[in-house]
Amino acid sequence: MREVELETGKILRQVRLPNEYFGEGLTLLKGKIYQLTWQHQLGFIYDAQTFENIGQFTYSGEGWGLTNDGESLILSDGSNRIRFLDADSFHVITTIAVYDKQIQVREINELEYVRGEIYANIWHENRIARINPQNGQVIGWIDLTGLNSCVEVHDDEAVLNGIAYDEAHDKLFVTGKLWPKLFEIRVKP
Ligand SMILES: [Ca+2]
Repeated sequence: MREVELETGKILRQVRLPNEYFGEGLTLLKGKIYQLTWQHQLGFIYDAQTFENIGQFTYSGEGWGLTNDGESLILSDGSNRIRFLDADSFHVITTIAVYDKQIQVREINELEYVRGEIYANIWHENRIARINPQNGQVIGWIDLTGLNSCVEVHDDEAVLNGIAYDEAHDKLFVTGKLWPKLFEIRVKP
């Protein structure tokens, strides 16, 4: 986990996971940062001020993406299902199944809660789904085709994977796996 200076990419602080863990989604909620691991069913908790590891939690299945709606943790696992977890007990509060009309949207990856919707990367696709958190229905798609040609990383796994929303300034950022660049985007209505 890194804190980087937005304008320059300079690393200000970082915390390494032990080598056996493959780090996945993370989210900041009420002063704590929660981080998933891919297949260990184990998450880590850090103090957002100090980056100190202050605890851990468990969940079932794989960990892919993580975000929050200000109350609950919201977790994806590579299926079309998204779970809402209580941020203290880590019990599942509710689960939604994501559909675009009648079609299941599988391999939901990195998540971001943006203005009352869940934005989600679909693994190996150049588009972001906008999902209704109440019922899992896709409201629309953000097509980012062409963005990967701006980064010139030639690797099959260098896919779109990373969405961050700065609520205070209403700014939306995207990046990809192995990408050396981060983009601020504005979504057309
Ligand atoms: Ca995110």
